[in-house]
Amino acid sequence: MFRKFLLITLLTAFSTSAFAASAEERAQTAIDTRQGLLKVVASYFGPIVGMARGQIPFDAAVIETNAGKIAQLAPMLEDVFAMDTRASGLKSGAKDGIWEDSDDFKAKVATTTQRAIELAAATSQGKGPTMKAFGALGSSCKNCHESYREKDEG
Ligand code: ASC
Repeated sequence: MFRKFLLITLLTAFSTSAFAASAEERAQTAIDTRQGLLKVVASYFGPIVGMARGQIPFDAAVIETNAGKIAQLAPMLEDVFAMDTRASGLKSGAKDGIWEDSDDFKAKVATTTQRAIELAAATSQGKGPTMKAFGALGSSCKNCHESYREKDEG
């Protein structure tokens, strides 16, 4: 009796999980996950943009923390873009080169990670060097978007 209950419970659980998802559902989940990760990265990047524009006061401690978070998140981009979702026909801004030139894509991700580490380190040297390092991080983001994002919005 209990075994049967357990079996039904497990079957119900798996039928609603990614485990039992169709190819299209898995592709959509991968796209949502990619876009979600980039939003999390942007949430740490945004306050530093505000400081660079003078909209909020320069705060080296916040930049050090946020750059450290970006350095942790950026390597995950390689993981979440690993699944080639092109065959699904689902729309996203991801360009073919992500999978066709994957070594270059991974190199660009690695550069971004390195630049985030350098930004965190630069915060101990004052505003000038910090903002210079921030510019370098921003250009690595932009460089990857220009190659691999369909419509570059900045
Ligand atoms: C962001 C975001 C981008 C990059 C880019 C860096 O937060 O949404 O596209 O940073 O502006 O140059």
